[in-house]
Amino acid sequence: MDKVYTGCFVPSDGGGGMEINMEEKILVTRSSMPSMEEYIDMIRPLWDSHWLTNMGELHKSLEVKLKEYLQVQGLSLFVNGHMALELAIAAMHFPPGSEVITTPFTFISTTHAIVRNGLQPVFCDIKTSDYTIDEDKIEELITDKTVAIVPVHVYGQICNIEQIKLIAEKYNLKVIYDASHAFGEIYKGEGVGNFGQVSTFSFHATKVYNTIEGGAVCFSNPDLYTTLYNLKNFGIRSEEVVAEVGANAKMNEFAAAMGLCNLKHIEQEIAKRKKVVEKYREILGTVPGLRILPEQTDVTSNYAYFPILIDETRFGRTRNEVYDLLKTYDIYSRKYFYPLTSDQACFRNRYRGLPLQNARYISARVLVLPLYADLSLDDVERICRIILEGESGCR
Ligand code: T4K
Repeated sequence: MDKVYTGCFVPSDGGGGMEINMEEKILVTRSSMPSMEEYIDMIRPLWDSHWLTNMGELHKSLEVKLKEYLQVQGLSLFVNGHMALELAIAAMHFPPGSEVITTPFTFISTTHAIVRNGLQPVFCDIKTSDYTIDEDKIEELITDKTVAIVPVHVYGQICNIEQIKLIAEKYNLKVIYDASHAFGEIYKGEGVGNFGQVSTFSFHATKVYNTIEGGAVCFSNPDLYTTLYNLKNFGIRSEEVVAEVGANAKMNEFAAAMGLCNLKHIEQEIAKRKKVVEKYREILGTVPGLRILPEQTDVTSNYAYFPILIDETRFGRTRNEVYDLLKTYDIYSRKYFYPLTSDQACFRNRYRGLPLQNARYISARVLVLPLYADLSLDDVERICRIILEGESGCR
């Protein structure tokens, strides 16, 4: 049987699989967690109530608190970010076979959410300035079958919200933002979840803010609360009435408890991430052949990811060489997002011929460096030294 890569094995050891000693290795990220005592205090009441899921007290409380923190008008919790996005699209009731313009430079979830709704993804190129969908190339892809745009605030880089809104209004399209990477970001004074018909977030263990697994859909139309509730709870209206066809995509109480605990520390976590990013910027910011995304104006960043773009002709080493080099020091960067989702094997060459020039250029050269709140600045310096000095970098 083929080995299944779970993320707990080093994949580069010739297929043998070596168990990771979490204490020695530096992985691309590390889940933020509250103290065990804090979490236990939060889940203790569950042993009295025996109410573990189906919109329990902790779920209700988290929904209220997140709505406040994210500064949005409406919010619905989900079992994970993928189901939040997939069911947010389902809530729009698009005719099967309709076209949805989206980016190929994202995690596969974005594309799967479109395809699993019976819709056709139409891939638009991205900008080299911030790696988000190129708003100037959207209009030429619109046909009479186009119903929506699904842009992604990739790495927490905010898309050109104003321009996308204008295009959507002109052609009567819905906008569904995949804001999985943009938790807590503020754009021009507004919570980033306020844009488009809906914006969806991921609270996966690898994200700035986690509920172990979890996600949310944010919206301003209050009717969407009931629509989404039905979609995530089998369409059950009452004990004897199932009004719609729905899935099971509810967040459970243990996940909500983790979310309530992590929310108490989120500001400190983001502040620590900021320090890590500042150190990376200080050391790598002016190196010829390395490109670091500039901070976006008008955005309060959450410091979710630290991608560098490696131009091998000027830097002297390819992205893959830097990735492999770091690995020899037990440092695990990631090629988020390579390959493009449009090129993935599951689509059987259907979209392979698309030009997507910028997306291909970036996807072949980008490397996401380790970033988490407790990554020490000494480790950041060591990672940078290895990147800059190669084999002579310190051990
Ligand atoms: N849209 C976008 C744009 C997304 O990026 C994502 C998810 C989604 C939608 C869907 O949201 P979710 O349904 O996942 O909520 C990871 C995450 O699983 C995924 O959530 C994330 N995007 C994607 C970018 O990254 P992998 O396969 O790279 O994860 P994995 O298991 O290799 O973990 C990466 C590192 O994180 C590990 O080396 C160590 C650390 N880690 C991992 C886990 C699982 C922890 O510290 N704790 C953990 O529990 O996909």
